[in-house]
Amino acid sequence: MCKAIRNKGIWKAAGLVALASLLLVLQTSAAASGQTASASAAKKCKKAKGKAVKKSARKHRRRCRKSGSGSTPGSPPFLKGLTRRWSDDASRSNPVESGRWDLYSCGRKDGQQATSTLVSDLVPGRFSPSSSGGPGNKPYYHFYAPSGDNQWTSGSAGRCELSYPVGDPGNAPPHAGPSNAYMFYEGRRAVTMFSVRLPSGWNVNAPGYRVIAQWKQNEWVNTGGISPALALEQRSGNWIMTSFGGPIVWSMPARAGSWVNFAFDITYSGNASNGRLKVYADTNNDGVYEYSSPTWTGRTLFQQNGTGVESAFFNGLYEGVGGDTIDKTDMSIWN
Ligand SMILES: [Ca+2]
Repeated sequence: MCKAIRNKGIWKAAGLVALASLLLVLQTSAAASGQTASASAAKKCKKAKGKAVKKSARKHRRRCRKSGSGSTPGSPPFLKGLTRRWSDDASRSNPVESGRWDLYSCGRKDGQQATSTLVSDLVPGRFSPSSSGGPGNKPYYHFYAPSGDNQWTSGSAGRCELSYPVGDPGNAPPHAGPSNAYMFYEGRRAVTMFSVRLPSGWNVNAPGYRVIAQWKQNEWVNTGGISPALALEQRSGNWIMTSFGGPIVWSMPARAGSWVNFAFDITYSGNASNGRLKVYADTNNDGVYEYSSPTWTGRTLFQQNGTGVESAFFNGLYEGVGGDTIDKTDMSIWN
């Protein structure tokens, strides 16, 4: 069964190459026009600052800061010198088919506990893109992970995630992940950003594990199925970052019902002396990241044969006791 699905994936991949080329052209021109807009916004900022009228300058400054999701002035300081390498602004109703991700890991209509490459395979309501209602009324994705939609974890677990194929253990070509993946490998530094909203009915104090995002080792390498090198979780009142499913290496209080923008500045290494994690948060969704954590030093990749096994970014919801929904948007990776 797995083999059949994988072969099907190869044919699909051929079609995706053509689609990806088209998307690349579109993205490049979109990026170019974005840069032009940012450049002109930057000019306006400069002008505003030069003016003697303080009130006006303040107004302009706020506007500039808010527009800052690019690498031009107005960006959060932690993006200085970095370029956006991958992004998904939740504007597509089929992010896998349109080449932003490789797999849906959500409940399937046919009841199989398997991943999908077509949104039409999924039970309606498991993965629901919304064209408005996100931060600034922009699009967002709604994930629903009821108990029993567990894919790989038996029992009461629930899962609905966007992810990448993890391949055949033992056959990992270096830095050559699936076509749409951005791989985190030994020595690489990258900032992963996304916006998340816990719905108002979400119990932030529940003690069980609820994984919000994963920086998960590529299982082309046989890791023995261990927990992700890094995972953002929510439990017992806090947002937490766990290391290989175990020690909590970072935490801050969590609140349900409103959008939070996160940025995770991570240096990837299987060597505990070289891995780094620093978390930034804009908890009131005003575009200003008012929170920054201390830098944690430790292992940020699974280590094997003296080096770090590459990781990829998984985003959605995976929890021990299923039944929750979650909203996500504005996912991006910079380096
Ligand atoms: Ca803020």
